[in-house]
Amino acid sequence: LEPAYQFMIRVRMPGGVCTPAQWLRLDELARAYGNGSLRITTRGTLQFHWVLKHALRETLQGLHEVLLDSLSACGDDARGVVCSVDPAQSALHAQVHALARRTSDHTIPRLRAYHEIWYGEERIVGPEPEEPFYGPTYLPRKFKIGFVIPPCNDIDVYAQDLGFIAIAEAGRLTGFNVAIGGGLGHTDRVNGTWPALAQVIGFVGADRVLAVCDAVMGVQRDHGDRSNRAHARFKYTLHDHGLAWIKAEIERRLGQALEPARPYAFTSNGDPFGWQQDETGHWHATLLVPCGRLVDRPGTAWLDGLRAVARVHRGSFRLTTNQNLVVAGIAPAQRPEIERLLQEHGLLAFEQASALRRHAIACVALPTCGLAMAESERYLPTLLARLEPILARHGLLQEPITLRVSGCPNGCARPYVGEIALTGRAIGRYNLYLGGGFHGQRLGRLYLENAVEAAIVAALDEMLGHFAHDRREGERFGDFVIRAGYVSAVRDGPDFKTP
Ligand code: SRM
Ligand code: SF4
Repeated sequence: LEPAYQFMIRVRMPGGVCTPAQWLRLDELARAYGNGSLRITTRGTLQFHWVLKHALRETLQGLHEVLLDSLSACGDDARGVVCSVDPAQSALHAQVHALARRTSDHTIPRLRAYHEIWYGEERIVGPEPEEPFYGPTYLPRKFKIGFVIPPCNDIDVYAQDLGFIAIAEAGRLTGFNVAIGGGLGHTDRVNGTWPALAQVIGFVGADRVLAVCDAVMGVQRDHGDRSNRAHARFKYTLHDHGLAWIKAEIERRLGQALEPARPYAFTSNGDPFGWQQDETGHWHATLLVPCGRLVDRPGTAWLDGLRAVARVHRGSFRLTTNQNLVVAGIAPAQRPEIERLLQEHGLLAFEQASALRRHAIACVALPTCGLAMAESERYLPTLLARLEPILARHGLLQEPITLRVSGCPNGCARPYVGEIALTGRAIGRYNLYLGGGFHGQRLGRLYLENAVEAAIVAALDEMLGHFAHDRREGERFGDFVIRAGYVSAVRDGPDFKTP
């Protein structure tokens, strides 16, 4: 008798967009084979948890029937490609999202092994096929690509190995600034591992995006460290060889020099909750999904509610990299019906949420993540309930502050770019980081190590009070804690470990 092995399945959904028909299938599969929930991830896709081994094939074939797969969602290859949701600029979003989709299709492995294993595809007799880009040994480590549409840095472009920052003129996409070398994982107390922010190296036209992917991934494939997995991400290749060398190597492979980067500005990395109307008159409803967990609970029926919406909706669903969801492209005549369904299922409760709650994300952690050292998704509601009375006392309930919680230092909730961040050290113990940039432009610094909740909450209470009293006009909490001397600003990846 074999133990009941259970698995997580991560769907490949470039840019987080799916149709209502796809949604209905995802919902059906989650109810049939998973744990009765779907989980929106910090890379804007869905995960099924607790799928038993005997149900893997049915689940993957079910996805295949609606043109979804889990190809390259894990492994040493180009992972799920993310894209801003940007409900306000739908024409621009459509152009950038189409490129994100093409990029994902271009960068996934070509071999048919996945199709043979999961769909029962027959292998054609002949010589052993070769993986054209990845070769026999793939990349040294995972590689992450993202497309962002300023002014909202929702995808945290500086956390990507390769980021494309959309540059538009009069609503038309002209091209992208290219940012390279971001990545957040590190190991506590191990020097030589650090989170790093991507650096902007120049501008390319939109027609060169796939060529840039080949060039940058090619540099990492050929020059990344294959002897030490803790040093194998592209950020270390960049550090070891130097930015100038890496940029020259990318340009050599690309066959052209990058143009100078064009001006752009970010103002936040949060989601624009509520109703937005785009230039075509269509409506978009951005909903706050606590920790991205779509499950039916008393008063808030995410699965039932979104299934009811999907049955009548003619637009799309967009999943955000802040673990939220946009019911996108609603024709004006349909808005009342969809709004009624959202209301009836309790999905508009975010309208009362504090600004901190709207800017909080947590990774999965326990009980499914084998690397978790502490609770995260299941702890965030408790932490918010502790912090909200403090914010109310200091008059900060409507102050946007980014809060990120991860159950270990790997940083799946992108904690090191949060203004306040906790990373798990042991059950009930966390490192507290402070001073990340409000729109993801600066890494935070360790403030308390291996601390219990009481110490963390007491420290934040004091700092938030100080902030409410002494902040300058428009000053963000992450900037204030640096000016007030609680932590010093982190200059770059290696400086993150400076005590
Ligand atoms: Fe992650 C590993 C969950 C986004 C950095 N991550 C894992 C695994 C698969 C654990 C494992 O390897 O056994 C987690 C599965 C937990 C579970 O039970 O579902 C896991 N990561 C997640 C998700 C689901 C977190 C979430 O709550 O949403 C996110 C899935 C994204 C997706 O759809 O593809 C997720 N992971 C991230 C991000 C954020 C991002 O990409 O924007 C990061 C930091 C950025 C980066 O990669 O540098 C991240 N995950 C890691 C790392 C550390 C990588 C490193 O360079 O050190 C690991 C561990 C590893 O790779 O060895 C990891
Ligand atoms: Fe698991 Fe750590 Fe990622 Fe959280 S940060 S999902 S605990 S690997």
